[in-house]
Amino acid sequence: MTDGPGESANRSDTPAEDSDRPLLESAVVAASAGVAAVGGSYAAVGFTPAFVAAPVSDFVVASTPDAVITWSIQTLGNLGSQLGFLLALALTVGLFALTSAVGIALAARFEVPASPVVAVAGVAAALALTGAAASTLAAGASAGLVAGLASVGGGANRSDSTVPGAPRRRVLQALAGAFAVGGTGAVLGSGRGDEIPAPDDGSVSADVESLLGEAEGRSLDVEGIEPLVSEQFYQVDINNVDPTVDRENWTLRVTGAVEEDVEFGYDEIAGMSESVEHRFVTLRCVGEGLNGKKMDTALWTGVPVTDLLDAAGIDTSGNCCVMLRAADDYFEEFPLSALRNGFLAFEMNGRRLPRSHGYPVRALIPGHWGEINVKWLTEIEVLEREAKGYWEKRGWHGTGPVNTVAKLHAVNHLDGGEIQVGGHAYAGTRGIRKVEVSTDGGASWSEATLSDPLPAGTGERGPSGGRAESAEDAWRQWEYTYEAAAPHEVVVRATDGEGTLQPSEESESFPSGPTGWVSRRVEP
Ligand SMILES: Nc1nc2c(c(=O)[nH]1)N[C@H]1C(S)=C(S)[C@@H](COP(=O)(O)O)O[C@H]1N2
Ligand SMILES: [Mo]
Repeated sequence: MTDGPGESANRSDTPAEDSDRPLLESAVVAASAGVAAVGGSYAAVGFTPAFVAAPVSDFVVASTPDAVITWSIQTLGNLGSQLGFLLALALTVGLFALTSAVGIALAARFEVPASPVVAVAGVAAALALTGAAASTLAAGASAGLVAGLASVGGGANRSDSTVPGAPRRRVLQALAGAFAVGGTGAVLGSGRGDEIPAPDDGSVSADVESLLGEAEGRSLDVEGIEPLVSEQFYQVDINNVDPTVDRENWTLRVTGAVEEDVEFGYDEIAGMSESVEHRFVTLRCVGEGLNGKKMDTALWTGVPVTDLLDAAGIDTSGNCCVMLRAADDYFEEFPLSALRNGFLAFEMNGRRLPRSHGYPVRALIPGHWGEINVKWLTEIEVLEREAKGYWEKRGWHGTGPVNTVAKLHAVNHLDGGEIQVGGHAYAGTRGIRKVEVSTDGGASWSEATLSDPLPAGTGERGPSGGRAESAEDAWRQWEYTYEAAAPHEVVVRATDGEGTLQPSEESESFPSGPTGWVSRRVEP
């Protein structure tokens, strides 16, 4: 495969030239078996922690220096983690190619068929990576299968270079096998992992339906921006492969500075019928670019954290903070006061929480950066003294309230020749008072049209205790239409509900979130 273009003529099946090929031939067969092993595992378990590449990916992330990760988050965004995963995938294929090569060599040495030896070697390697039976067996069997395919008609386990054409046929058979198993795996595996049974799926409550309807009705008609309830909700995780949590065996523990540890099951939480509410909440990642797209809104169903703590008689008074822990070994620390306004969500837009967003239960902490909205939540540890969370150990300061932002995501040239600009504005629980647009680089400003605020959730209380007027922690859309004859600079800025204009000074996302006014050059 690495032959230069001019060398292809040498690929003729001249028997004399095959004598130095056994090594290359075995290497290709081993690599094919490696691809097949990974494909087989994927076919069996999909993109779950049982996939053989998942622990390798965790290893890659864990061994990447923090400075590189921070740089990658800021400059590469999602591409960084995608590249990291590709690297992990390549390493995993390499690992299985290596064990297959050892298997082929051993088989040749002892003159036994290669297929079972390669299969056993594959099983051993897979077992070292994941304890999952289906994944392990599929990886081993697939590697063995390809090694077997390669030996059919090709002189069994030995590299039979005396049979003209045999080595080439073996190589082709191995490659075809890798292609077939890898391809089948890709197809079979892509649907797996999200098939956790959820008996309550399918029916959306009338409350949810009406709230989603209101959100749709209040969304501005601007081409190129997300409606008030996002169609594509961003996702940010420390690991490339999300945990698969079994809801029946899942528990949420409250530990630390409490009289006694308390444990809740899923049904206990979802079954708090007096407390279950639907709330619109926006999340924004501290690591995103100023005009990035890691900011989205959903209608979440869950219970207020205080209801749960109070019902269980858990006294948290007098403590400073909490550490939330999760099934993916993520942990974040923040003030107890923030948790007291928090929400434990188990549905998103009327459907059970997707695995990617924290199934079965995640925390939503109003007004704070996304990172403390812990997914796959397993433990609330009450702390008497401050500690550092996952990202704070890496230099970030992302546990506080979000910065105010107005994004500029749409520039539309309308039929009548006018220009329409639009986007979203968000300031956490401070709310958005106004968005202003400048079409002359900041010299003069006009007020943009804002979407009506999203409605309050079913249980959201206002300052005076009665039902709130609008969602406490949700974004708004803005839109501005104007005429222009020459190229110009559009600048956008928001003022929060407390009357504070967002700072114009630009800062990058590290360590405490981006700031500044978004600007963009627009051609008429
Ligand atoms: N368990 C866990 N929770 C997590 C994370 C994580 O990696 N693991 N990432 C956090 C970050 S940095 C953000 S911005 C939000 C993103 O939530 P989303 O993926 O549902 O959009 O989840 C937070 N909660
Ligand atoms: Mo984040």
